[in-house]
Amino acid sequence: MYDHILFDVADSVATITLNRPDKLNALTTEMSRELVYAQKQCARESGVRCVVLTGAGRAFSAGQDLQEFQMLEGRATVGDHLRRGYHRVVMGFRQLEKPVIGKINGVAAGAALGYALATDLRIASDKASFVPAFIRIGLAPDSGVSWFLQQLVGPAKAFELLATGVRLDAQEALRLRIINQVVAPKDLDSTVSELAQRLVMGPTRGIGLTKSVLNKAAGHNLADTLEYEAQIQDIAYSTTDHKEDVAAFLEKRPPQFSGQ
Ligand code: LHQ
Repeated sequence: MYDHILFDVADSVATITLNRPDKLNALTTEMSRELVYAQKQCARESGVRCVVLTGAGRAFSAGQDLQEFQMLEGRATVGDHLRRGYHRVVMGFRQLEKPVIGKINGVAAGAALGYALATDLRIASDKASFVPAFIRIGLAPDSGVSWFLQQLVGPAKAFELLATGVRLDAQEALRLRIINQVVAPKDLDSTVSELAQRLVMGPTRGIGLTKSVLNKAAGHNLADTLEYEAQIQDIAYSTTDHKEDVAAFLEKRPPQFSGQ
């Protein structure tokens, strides 16, 4: 079913691996299709309570496969190529009401930087780097990179990064708050797996609703956000995990979250 990605579910964690290591996991049309399919599978399966996105081999991903893109020329506009593939993947990660960890094992360039930034928590190996590569080939940012970077680092720094296409190492990305944590390459698997297990044990619906509120707040004023928070809180209040947490608190015992 999957040719350009790997999809695996273990211990309630779905791991999606961009899997074209000989091409630095450069992104293809087929890969976008498979990513959307995998995201739907993650959304559908209640047994999946956390998602990890990573790359096979030494790269996270080098962004759009430039060889494939040359072959696509004349068949669709660049805008349509983005709308049909990249937009769906980016929105898919943002709208998935489950936590998504970006396990950034190596370079993340161009549109793949957008995929990395669309995750909720980013843990990087100190071998990882971040390249807003668009300008290096004379293009403007796409795949949400302009939006995410501006949110994370502010407009002046976002412009500097995007207009120069500079390659940021993991420590600099951490300093700029583009990522959450940097670890030695040998510790990447265990760090991500411990974090994923902590999230899996949590109230998954509440975590998903938290993500919805943050998504909404990013594009709205305080009054609209207050109203949205109130609506979401009605939903969170009705979850089994909320009731369990209150009961556990009153009974002075650890909560057992079902994710519902
Ligand atoms: C690649 C690629 C690649 C194919 C390395 N494609 N083969 C959306 C829609 C429409 C239009 C276009 O764009 C977009 C959004 C985007 O993503 S734009 C940005 C596209 N990506 C790039 O421009 C990045 C190009 N790659 C690089 O700058 C470097 O390869 C990076 C910085 C990613 C990694 O550098 P190194 O670690 O030094 O690796 P390398 O350059 O030696 O690459 C290794 C191999 O991978 C090499 O092939 P070879 O056969 O010589 O071993 C590269 O040709 C291939 N490769 N990126 N995007």
